[in-house]
Amino acid sequence: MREFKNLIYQNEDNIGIITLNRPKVLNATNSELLKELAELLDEISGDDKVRALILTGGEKVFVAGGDIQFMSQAAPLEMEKFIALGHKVYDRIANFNKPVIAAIFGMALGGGCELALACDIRIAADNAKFGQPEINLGIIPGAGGTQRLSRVVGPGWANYLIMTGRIIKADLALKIGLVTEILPAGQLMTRARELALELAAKSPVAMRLAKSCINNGANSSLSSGLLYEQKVWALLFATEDQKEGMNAFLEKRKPEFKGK
Ligand code: CO8
Repeated sequence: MREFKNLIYQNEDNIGIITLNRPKVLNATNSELLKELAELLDEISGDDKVRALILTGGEKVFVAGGDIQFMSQAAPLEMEKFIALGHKVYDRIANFNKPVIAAIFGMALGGGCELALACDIRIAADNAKFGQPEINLGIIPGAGGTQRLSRVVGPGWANYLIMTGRIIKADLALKIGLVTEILPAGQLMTRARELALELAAKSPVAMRLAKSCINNGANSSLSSGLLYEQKVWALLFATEDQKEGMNAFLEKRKPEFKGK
């Protein structure tokens, strides 16, 4: 795997850890970082040994948003390309073929909060802060924030965050369901690894299809989402993992899922 300028990738046991790495600008996101992330995700998606992914910004900050220096000078057509790339990468994460956990230290603002929202599970350090401050820059959230935020926390809190641009602390983020757990900063990565290993031990096929049903449901009517779920559920009976899971239960042992 090649070296990246804005990312660090580690592979341990069955989990992958991506660390965003533009510390001088608090991981502010530019096109180069997004392109590298797309490339890395492509490589990881084909690696069957990796069964769960952690995305973090390191121990100081998650992401302080899109790169304002870059955006401030850009022409509209350049911004159209940039935001399309952002959507492509964030959608890739949301629809990734492995579960993705965001481990958030420090600020997750603007495009950073949106990046966390594209992940499946968000856990945060007690120093984490969240916000969609774009309104204060004369713009709006553009990397999915107007859509994913309200789906996660409901329109009431999404309106509040997007309209005021206020930054909230981890405890409020937990209260509104933006994150599922808060830990002391020193324990966050240990917990993220623990959670990733827990997910990595499940059936990769069932994991992928559960995610597919949830994502499909967010874009469809209840009846078509339910129909999709039924079909996918039945399809799982064609897998070895279903047989292994049920046999292991009956034989009172731990299942060993192979992703087949
Ligand atoms: N873009 C570029 N540079 C940034 C950004 C940013 N978003 N945030 C911080 N930096 C830079 C600062 O300019 C500073 O650089 P320098 O040392 O050269 O002056 C360095 O990072 C450190 O920042 P601060 O000195 O400001 O650090 P503080 O600890 O005092 O403050 C804050 C931290 C509160 C995070 C503050 O930096 C801040 O408010 N940043 C901007 C937050 C913001 O408005 N984010 C939203 C941006 S708009 C957006 O995200 C839409 C993009 C959608 C597409 C995303 C990609 C798909």
